[in-house]
Amino acid sequence: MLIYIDGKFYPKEEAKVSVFDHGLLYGDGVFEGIRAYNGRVFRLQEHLDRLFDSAKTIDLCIPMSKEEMTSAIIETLRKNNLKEAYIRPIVTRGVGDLGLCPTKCPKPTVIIIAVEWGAMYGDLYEKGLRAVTVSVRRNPCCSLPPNVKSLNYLNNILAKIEANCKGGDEAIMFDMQGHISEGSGDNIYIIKNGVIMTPPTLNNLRGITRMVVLEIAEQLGIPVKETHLGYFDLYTADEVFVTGTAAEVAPIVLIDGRSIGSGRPGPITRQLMAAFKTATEREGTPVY
Ligand code: PXG
Repeated sequence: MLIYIDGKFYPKEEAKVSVFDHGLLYGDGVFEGIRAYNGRVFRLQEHLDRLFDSAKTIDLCIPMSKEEMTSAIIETLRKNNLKEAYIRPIVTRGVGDLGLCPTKCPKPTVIIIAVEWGAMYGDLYEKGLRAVTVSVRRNPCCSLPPNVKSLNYLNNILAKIEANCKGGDEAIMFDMQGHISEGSGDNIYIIKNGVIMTPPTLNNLRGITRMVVLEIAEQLGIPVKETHLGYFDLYTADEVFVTGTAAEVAPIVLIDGRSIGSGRPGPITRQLMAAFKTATEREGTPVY
């Protein structure tokens, strides 16, 4: 495995950053999670746009253009001979001193890791996931905006720990107002009476998969409503599903011990899963 760091490639064992890197010391940095399917990078431009927007929000200047980042990602996939991959570009504030002030970090660190990747949830795509609502609230947008895909994922990790303790496959987080926000690493949707409903993106990450799934729903003529939702909406939904680059489209069949709809992945969720799979097979920036 060869890993890109600041323009050079290193074997996995030698791919290291300084202990003074503020990405490590403070979680000061941003990242993306991107997939390649069958030798094509899915929605690369959208992921790079989000990476640069995340960086801009935390006032981090990525020391390369989007075109250069594209080339570096493609090169990383080629060097590792990957066709089905999960790609992790990371930009940290770089090496500084033990103070948190970012002005002491002259040069951001750019890392690209790419690994072979298949379906994240295995047989749960057929069976459905068990989710639990958690007490940890999503960061408010006036704090660290959930739109920033930052290296500080403790908010989501705390949610995941709580879900693990409660025996759930995934956590469902609320915002400070009690509106549904998202999963620990995916966006969430309910389906009621044939309408897909999902929270607006002020309190969650603007998922690229979310964008794709909403486009697909429009093409299929399934109505979509972006609206605030509460836990009543979750428990009484006909279908619930989550989406993410890693998770793809995954059905949820149990929430806090209540079965959702029939207790099996529902027909609209299945339709979206199939259409999403087709999209990943057809589109993407070619690597080779
Ligand atoms: N919300 C959050 C908080 C995420 O981290 C998504 C939604 C979905 O966004 P995309 O653009 O991927 O559709 C994410 C992204 C993991 C893991 O191990 C998941 C993400 C990031 C890092 C790790 O499950 N998901």
